[in-house]
Amino acid sequence: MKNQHLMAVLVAAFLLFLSCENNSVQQPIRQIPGMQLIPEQQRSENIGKAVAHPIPAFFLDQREVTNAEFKAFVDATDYLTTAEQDLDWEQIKSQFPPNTPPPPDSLLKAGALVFQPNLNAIDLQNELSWWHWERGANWKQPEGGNSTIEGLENHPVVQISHADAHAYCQWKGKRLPTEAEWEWAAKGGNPSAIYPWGDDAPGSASDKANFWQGPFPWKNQELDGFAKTSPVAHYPPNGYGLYDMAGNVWEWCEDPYQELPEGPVIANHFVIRGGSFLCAENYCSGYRTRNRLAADGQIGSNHTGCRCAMDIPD
Ligand SMILES: [Ca+2]
Ligand SMILES: [Ca+2]
Repeated sequence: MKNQHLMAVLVAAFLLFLSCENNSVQQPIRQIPGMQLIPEQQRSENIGKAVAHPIPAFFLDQREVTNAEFKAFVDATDYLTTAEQDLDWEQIKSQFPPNTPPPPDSLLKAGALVFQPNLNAIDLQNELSWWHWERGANWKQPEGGNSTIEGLENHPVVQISHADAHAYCQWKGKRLPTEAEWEWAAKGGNPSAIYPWGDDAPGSASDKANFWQGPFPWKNQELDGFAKTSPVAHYPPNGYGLYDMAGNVWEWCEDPYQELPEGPVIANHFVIRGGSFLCAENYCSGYRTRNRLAADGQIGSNHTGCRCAMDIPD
């Protein structure tokens, strides 16, 4: 009888142990303020241009990084962005054909790209007809000259290079998302979603994202209320609770840009995703969940920013 009692106690203790083990396995993942948990993507086949492998669950910022957030980073670290530094010909000459003569010093001064509407732009392949190099343009002066981010604290930071975006996310204890993670998250739980907001055509979606309505680059009808950046999270989130996955600003991804599916990697270029306030149906349509663009990692522009990702903590 004594043995039976002992056996019963041992069985009960073992079952309790198993139950505790189970509980530890099923503990919910700790939430992280300002981030959304993006569930794993189990399928291994392509569902878009970039997603080719299963993706473990991860966290992604709900919002694009704002000017106020980037200022806190700079204030804490004295970080100097790429656009605030003069170009060093010795460092960049390998990107040009051999024996290219050095440009005049005036072209190597600190600056970045700024968009200018062009009523005469005929060739939509010639981006130089609406982008120009603005000396003195940087994240604090997004359009150079006397421009400022005063009053734009809650707008996305722009004029940051890939290295700047990388440094910011690292300072936050985070990282940049991979292209595959970004695309998976943009779909918001609907693998066939054409846009982060669903399948409504852009012509009836000016209340869903900040992009360009009307013919680019001649006439911006501003039906969404903004000619340039908008405050982050101004429009409704996608199915995963993420804001501005379509439009407002392009977002740097971790990946070097490679032509897909197995094309060459373009030197010094990285993937940007989601489109910006400059994307229109007659041009890049970057707000489609599958669309991607290559951007020179060392050059800032006033329509590119970032958001950060994070692995699930152990
Ligand atoms: Ca707009
Ligand atoms: Ca965006």
